[in-house]
Amino acid sequence: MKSKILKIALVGLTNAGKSTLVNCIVGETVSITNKKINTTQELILGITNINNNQLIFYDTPGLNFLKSKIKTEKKLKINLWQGIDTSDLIIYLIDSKKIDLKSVYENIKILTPTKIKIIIVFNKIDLIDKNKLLPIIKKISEFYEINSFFTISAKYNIGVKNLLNNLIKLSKHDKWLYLKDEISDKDEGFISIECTRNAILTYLHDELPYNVKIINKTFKYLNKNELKIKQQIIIDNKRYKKIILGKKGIKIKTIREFSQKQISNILKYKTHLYIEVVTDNAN
Ligand SMILES: Nc1nc2c(ncn2[C@@H]2O[C@H](COP(=O)(O)OP(=O)(O)OP(=O)(O)O)[C@@H](O)[C@H]2O)c(=O)[nH]1
Ligand SMILES: [Mg+2]
Repeated sequence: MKSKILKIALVGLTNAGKSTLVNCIVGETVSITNKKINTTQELILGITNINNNQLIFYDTPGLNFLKSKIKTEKKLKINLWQGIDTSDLIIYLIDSKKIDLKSVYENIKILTPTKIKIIIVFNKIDLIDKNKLLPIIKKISEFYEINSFFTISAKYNIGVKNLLNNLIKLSKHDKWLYLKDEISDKDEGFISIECTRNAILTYLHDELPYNVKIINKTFKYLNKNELKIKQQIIIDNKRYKKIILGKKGIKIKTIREFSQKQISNILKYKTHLYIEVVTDNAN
C-alpha cells in the first residue's frame, strides 16, 4: 500500500483539551496538560500511524494568551502560526462545557483566510448532554462553510477512534515524515523540563509560572531503570526566588516532588531529580 500523510493543527482556546487529545491519540504523554491556562507554550508534535496513514498532530498554544502578564506571548503566537502554516487541516477544538460562540466566530474568521480546511471538534462530551450541541452546530454552519463536526472526550477516549477514522480519509499520498516508532518530535529531556514547568504552574500563581526558564544541567541514565536529572530554574527577578523557594524551602520541595513523580511516571524510569533556583540579570 502506498504511504499517505496528513498534518493536522489542533487549534482552540486555552484549556479546550488540545494537549489531552494529542496524548490520547499517541497513547503516551508527549504534551503536558493542566487546568491552568496557557499550559502549552511550544509547538509539540504527536504522531500516530494507522495502516499506511501517518497522522501528524501539531499541538499549538491556546488562542487566548495572557495579555501583558506573559513575556512569552510573542513566542506563543509564532508557535501557533507555525503549526497552522505547515498543516493540511485545522481541527478547531471547543470545550463543550464552556462554549463561547463569539470567540468561535472570531477565531474561525481569523483562520478562514488560511484556506486550510477546518473541522470542528467538541471536546469534554462527558460533561454535557450531546443534544445541547445541535442548535450550536446549526448556528456555526449558518455562518461558515463548515460541515464536519465531531464530538469527543479526549480525557476518557470517547469518539476519538471515529475522529481518526474520518481523518485518514483526508490523508494524501506522500512519503512519511517520521519513522514508524516515533511518537513526538520532542525528547525525554524536553519532557522532564515540561514536568517541572507543570509543577510550577500547579503550585504558583499569577504571572510567575509563565516567566521562568528551566534547563537541564545533567540528564543521565544511571542504569536501565534509573535516571538522574539536575535542573536549574532561572528567574530574572530576585523577588521570585523567595516565592519559588517558599518558607523554609517548602514550596520548592513540593515542586520537586511533583515533577519527579511525573517524570518517573511518564518516562518510566525511577527518577532522581535535583532542582536549583538561580537568578539571571537579577534586579
Ligand atoms: N472532563 C474532561 N476534561 C478534559 C477533557 N479533555 C481535557 N480535559 C481537562 O481540561 C484541562 C485542560 O486540558 P489541556 O489538554 O491542558 O488543554 P489545552 O487546550 O492543551 O490548553 P492550553 O495548552 O492552555 O492551550 C485539563 O485539566 C484536562 O484534564 C475531557 O474530554 N473531559
Ligand atoms: Mg496544551
